[in-house]
Amino acid sequence: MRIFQHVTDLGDLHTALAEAAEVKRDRFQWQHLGKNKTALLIFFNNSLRTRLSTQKAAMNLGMNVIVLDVNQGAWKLETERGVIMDGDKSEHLLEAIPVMGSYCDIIGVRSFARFESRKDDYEEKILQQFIKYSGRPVFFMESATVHPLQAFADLITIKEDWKGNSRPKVVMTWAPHPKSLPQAVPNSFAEWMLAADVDFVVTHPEGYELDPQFVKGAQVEYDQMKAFEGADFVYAKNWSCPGVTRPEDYGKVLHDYHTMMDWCVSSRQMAVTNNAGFLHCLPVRRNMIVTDDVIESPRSLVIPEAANREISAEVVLKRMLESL
Ligand code: AN0
Ligand code: CP
Repeated sequence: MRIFQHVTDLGDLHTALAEAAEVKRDRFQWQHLGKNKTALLIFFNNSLRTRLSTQKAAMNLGMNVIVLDVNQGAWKLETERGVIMDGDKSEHLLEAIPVMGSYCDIIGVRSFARFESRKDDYEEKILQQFIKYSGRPVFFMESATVHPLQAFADLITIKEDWKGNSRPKVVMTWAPHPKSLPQAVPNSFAEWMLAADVDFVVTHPEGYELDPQFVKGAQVEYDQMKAFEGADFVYAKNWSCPGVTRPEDYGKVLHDYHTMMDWCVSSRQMAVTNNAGFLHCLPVRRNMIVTDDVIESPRSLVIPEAANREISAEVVLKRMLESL
């Protein structure tokens, strides 16, 4: 594997899930694969889980790990080609990327949506440059539009929890948040659920329609209570306006969140589900996205979900090491 961005990069999903189970059974059985190999993890944005779980996964595989927080101690990077660099940016991404590539065997990059240009974000302008100029396999640790390590961990968690014989009903719900958040997590979750053996429903207020490249084929239900009926899993997440119908609204919070608080996931909505498991990628703002009692309930899966980030990262790194 040279790139990990989309669900299709994993090939057959059943095989990938079986591999995840095998990693979980003994996560240290491939230590030889990573010997004298270096993973470089580059963060343009904050992280707790991605940073720790990916480092842990690389160490499980016997790799060396270097982590760089670009905004803490590195030179400020220019990302636009052609600008006269007379401002506060000392180095260009076009030199920085091949230099970083020269110190490692595999690169992971976190670079969130910037909300300056929908086109730049949705074309993955930053990550595409890493793919083009690093000379290394690149895995996405949440880019402008996707968070595949998260979605893979989410699917592993759902598979582990699901005890039924038929396909579970999985509902992804928008929930209120005071700030503009990217669409990477819901985009990837939708992409992965549509590829998995589940019935997938998305619910959100009008105006938050996700990009068809990720949700094409999903059932959209604007009535949240109706969407929750009989759900086996509830996946909550806020996202800002994807700008599908009104590009000028891209990245905006469309309504004062005080007026949207009935979208916060509480026992009221969970009561109409099939004792649904509750998922959120974390970090989560309690009593905005989900109430204390729901996130603390026995059906809250957020901690095992976060723990599975180590497993999804290990499968991806293992496959990249195997194809070096
Ligand atoms: C980020 C987001 O919503 O994309 C990261 C989630 C994993 N969340 C925040 O910035 C709070
Ligand atoms: N879920 C997730 O990616 O968390 P971090 O932002 O803390 O890495």
